[in-house]
Amino acid sequence: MEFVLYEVKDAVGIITINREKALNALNSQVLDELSATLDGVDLNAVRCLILTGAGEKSFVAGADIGEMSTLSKAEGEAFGKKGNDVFLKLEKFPIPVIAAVNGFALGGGCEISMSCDIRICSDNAMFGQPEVGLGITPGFGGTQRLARLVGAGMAKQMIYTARNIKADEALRIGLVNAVYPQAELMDAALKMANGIAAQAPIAVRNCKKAINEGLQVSIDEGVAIEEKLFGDCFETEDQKAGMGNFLKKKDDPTKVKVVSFQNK
Ligand code: DAK
Repeated sequence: MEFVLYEVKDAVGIITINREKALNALNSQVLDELSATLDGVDLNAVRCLILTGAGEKSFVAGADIGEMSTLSKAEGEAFGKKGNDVFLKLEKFPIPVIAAVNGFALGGGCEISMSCDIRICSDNAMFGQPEVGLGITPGFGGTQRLARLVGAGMAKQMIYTARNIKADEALRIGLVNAVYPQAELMDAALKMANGIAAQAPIAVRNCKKAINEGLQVSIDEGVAIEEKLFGDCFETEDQKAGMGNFLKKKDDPTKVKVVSFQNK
C-alpha cells in the first residue's frame, strides 16, 4: 500500500492515511487502499480500530481537489460512489472505529471522521464542510451525518457558510468527544481503544449495530432491534463469563478475576 498504513497493537488496529504531502487528501487510490485495508482486518484478533492521518498538521484535508477538478458528471458520480462505499463500510464495520483527528478535517476529512463511531481530536484540529465555496455539495455523506450528529441548525450553518471551526467549538457542539494536546492524542485514542477492547466483544459489536440501526428507524422499531441483539448475547461465553465473574466477586471480593472474553 502506498498511502495507507496498518499496524496492530494488542487488540487495536491503527489505520493511518499516509499522504502527508497533500495533507492526506482522499484520491481514488487512497479510497481503494482504505477499502482493502478494512477488508484485511482480522476480526478474530482486533476489537477496535483507530483511524488517523500522517503528520501533525492534517487528518484529511478533504477529497483530492486536483483529481476532482477534471471529472465529468459521470466520473463525479462514480467518485462519489467509491467514497460513499468506503465510508459506509467504515460506519457499518463490525467493531468500533475511533477517529483520532490530528489536524485539518475538511470536506471529505470531516465526513470520514463522521463515519467513525467516536471522534477525539488534537487542539490544532479544524473541522469544516467548505464544499459550497468550491461549487459543489458535500458528496461523502456530509449533509446527512453532520445534521444527525450536531443537529440540523448547526449543520446548515456550517455547510451554508463553509466556515471552518476549531477544536474547542467542535467540542462545544458535540462533533468531537474530547480535545487533547497533539502529543497526547494517540495515547488517548489507544487508551480508549484498549478500554473498548477489554469489554465483551460480541456485546460491543451488538451495541454498535443497535445504535446505528436504531438511529434509522422509529423508537418502536429501534427497541425491537435492541431486544433481538440483547437476546443474541445470551448463552455466549462472554455473557456466562461476564456475569459469572460479577457473581464471584460478590461472594468473595478478594477473588477479583480478569475475564478473558471470547469472540463466541
Ligand atoms: N486536495 C488536494 N490537495 C490538497 C488538498 C485537497 N483537498 N488540501 C491540501 N492539498 C495540498 C495542497 O495543494 C498542497 O500541495 P502542494 O502545492 O504542496 O503540491 C499541500 O497539500 C499543502 O497544502 P497548502 O500549501 O494549501 O497548506 P496550507 O497550510 O497553506 O493550507 C489548508 C492548509 C487545509 C487550509 C489548505 O490546503 C486547504 O484549504 N485545502 C483544501 C481544503 C478543502 O477545501 N477541502 C475540501 C475539499 S472538497 C463528491 C465527492 C466528494 C466531495 C464532494 C462531492 N461527489 C462526487 C458528489 C468532497 C469534497 C471535498 O472534500
